[in-house]
Amino acid sequence: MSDRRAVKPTITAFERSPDEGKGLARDMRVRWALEEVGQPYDVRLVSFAEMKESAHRALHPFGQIPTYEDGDLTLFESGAITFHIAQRHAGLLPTDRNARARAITWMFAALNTVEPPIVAREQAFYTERKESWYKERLPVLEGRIRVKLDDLSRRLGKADWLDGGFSAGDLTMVLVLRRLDGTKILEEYSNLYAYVARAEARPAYKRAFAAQLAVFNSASTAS
Ligand SMILES: N[C@@H](CCC(=O)N[C@@H](CS)C(=O)NCC(=O)O)C(=O)O
Repeated sequence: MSDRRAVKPTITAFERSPDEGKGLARDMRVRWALEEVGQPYDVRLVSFAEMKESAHRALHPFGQIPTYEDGDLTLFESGAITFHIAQRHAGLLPTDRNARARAITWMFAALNTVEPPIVAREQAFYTERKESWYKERLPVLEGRIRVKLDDLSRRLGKADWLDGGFSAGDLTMVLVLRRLDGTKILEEYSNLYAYVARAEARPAYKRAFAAQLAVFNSASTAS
């Protein structure tokens, strides 16, 4: 089913990522998926201003990264792009139909159930942390994250991956959990912490991480 193209797909990523090369920007999901399936790709770097211009909005209606262009196909949304890559190439979704459906379910669970409370906390940190009530709001937001992590941790148990072998569901979930970097919340769940570390040890993850870090490092050297 692998469909490696002579013409490489092109993705977009931040010219200068606000996470300073920590691999938290969502192009990391696409980079990692492409690395897992062995599909080379090109990257077009965009500034915050360029993302909001009409040329980029033609690719991404919300003026964000990442986007994905492959021939006459243009996609946005990291989850949809990961899913597309996983469908086009072997390696990220099981061939058994039911196992495949479950792996896809984990992608949705990562994006629709686990990511929202994590992003709510992030957004509050960036936009509300100077407010007088932020100190009281933070435990509420973190409590909502723990509700999801309690359940996820229970379900993962002692398994290496969420449902059998590593899949696009794990890839998506791991990068959602990585957004907790710097909060110490993930450290409360030893199996989830080990799950993320296990994924980070994958050669494809390391290549994707190194590629996005190289962008940040070269932007820092240039300025
Ligand atoms: N749901 C989208 C979120 C995309 C998103 O939030 N991208 C961020 C980078 S990780 C971005 O472009 N931020 C700049 C902005 O929104 O202006 C996805 O998963 O692709």
